[in-house]
Amino acid sequence: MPLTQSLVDTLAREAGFTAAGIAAVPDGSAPEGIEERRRFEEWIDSGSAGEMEYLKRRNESGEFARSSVRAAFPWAQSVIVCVANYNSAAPCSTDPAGPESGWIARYAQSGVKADSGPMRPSDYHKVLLRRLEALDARLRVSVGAFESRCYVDTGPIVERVYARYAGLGWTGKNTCLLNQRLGSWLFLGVILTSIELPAAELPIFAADRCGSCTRCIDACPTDALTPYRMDATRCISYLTIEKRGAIPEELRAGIGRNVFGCDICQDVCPWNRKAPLAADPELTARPELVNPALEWLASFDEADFGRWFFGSPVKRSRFAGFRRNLAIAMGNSGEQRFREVLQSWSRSEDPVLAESAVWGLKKLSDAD
Ligand code: B12
Ligand code: SF4
Ligand code: SF4
Repeated sequence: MPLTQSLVDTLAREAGFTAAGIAAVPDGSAPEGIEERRRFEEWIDSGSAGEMEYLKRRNESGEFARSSVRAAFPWAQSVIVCVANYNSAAPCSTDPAGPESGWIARYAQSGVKADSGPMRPSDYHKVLLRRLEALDARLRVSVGAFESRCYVDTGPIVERVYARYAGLGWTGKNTCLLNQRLGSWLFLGVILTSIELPAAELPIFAADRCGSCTRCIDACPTDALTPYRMDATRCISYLTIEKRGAIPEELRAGIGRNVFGCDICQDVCPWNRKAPLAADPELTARPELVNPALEWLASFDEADFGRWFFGSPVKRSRFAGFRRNLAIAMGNSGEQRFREVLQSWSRSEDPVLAESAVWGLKKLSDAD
């Protein structure tokens, strides 16, 4: 049976995805298309990737590994892109919330639904990878043997470019993949394959429907966005998850109450207003992680942190980074009762935590 868009979409839904499409890997010297390749290289060269060294890796020919799929996998002919909806009915980060609460990005709130007892954390990387492997195996039954690699985040590929090539949506001004029906609360996973996509199956590109809207750009508290481009070194998601050491002082106030990741530029997007809710038992928001009390999170020792976030993306910030983020959020809260915790952290042996706590105390004094 030939590889078709409808076959992949049907089998991907059976494997637990919300939708899927196939993109052809273009021929020639610019595998990802000249425009995207130029954008990626300009982005890295301008320093916008900050300390995310894995994005800057080059292959033996000196090309960026992430913008040259064919160089890494000469057999690659097509990329199957699968999306999983993680939109939840829980409040958004931009909804009113008390000053005592922090924010953990939706993508890291996920857990596995349980019949009784607390939910177990889940990590979309693992959930999607398992589903991709099931889809990969199922496809072999239908189309025969082929070469393939499954990736969620970690492959040498800019997933959003291929999602757009697969007709699954457009690149929003906030740089997220936006689907007209599903919005942008979507995880992506890809299967690189050696199967050639029949010309009749080439997808229709989704039109850019951002129009004259600039809500995401206007709402970003750290001015990380210009249309279709992000300076990651200013993005709260980068600062609270990827950045090790001290967070630049001039960006700390903008971090607000975000202690892990940031959802603002998606919360304000009009296309997310009517997006369908996910009904995914493995990607359901854990209620205790929605608007969590800063005081509760600050009471965690390293063992509690491990217990609460074992198997969750939150582990990526590490305990030290998480407490640094809490110190900044507590300073931003204006809540004088956080002084006690901040005072104790200001005497910490961890110089980054101590300095962030001193900053938080000063912020509280200024607010008093
Ligand atoms: C590094 C990374 C980050 C970095 C940098 C983000 C960034 N904008 O690049 C940081 C840590 C900041 C980050 C944050 C987030 N991330 Co992230 N991240 C990645 C990762 C690993 C690589 C992205 C990358 O290569 N960036 C490099 C830049 C240059 O690429 P880009 O912005 O996508 O732009 C390219 C194209 O979109 C295109 N392009 C851009 N604009 C335009 C305009 C036009 C007209 C055209 C033609 C093309 C075009 O050209 C660019 C160059 O190739 C991907 C997974 C993967 N392997 O792809 C996940 C990924 C992009 N992240 C994801 C998520 C969920 C998030 C967060 C929502 C998490 C959170 N809540 O905190 C935020 C969203 C912030 C945002 N507004 O993008 C999802 C995005 C899903 C979606 N619907 O888009 C991905 C795909 C992970 C996944 N497997 O699901 N992330
Ligand atoms: S995730 Fe937050 S900080 Fe990053 S670009 Fe979006 S609004 Fe700005
Ligand atoms: S907020 Fe507006 S400009 Fe930004 S991604 Fe959504 S539609 Fe596009």
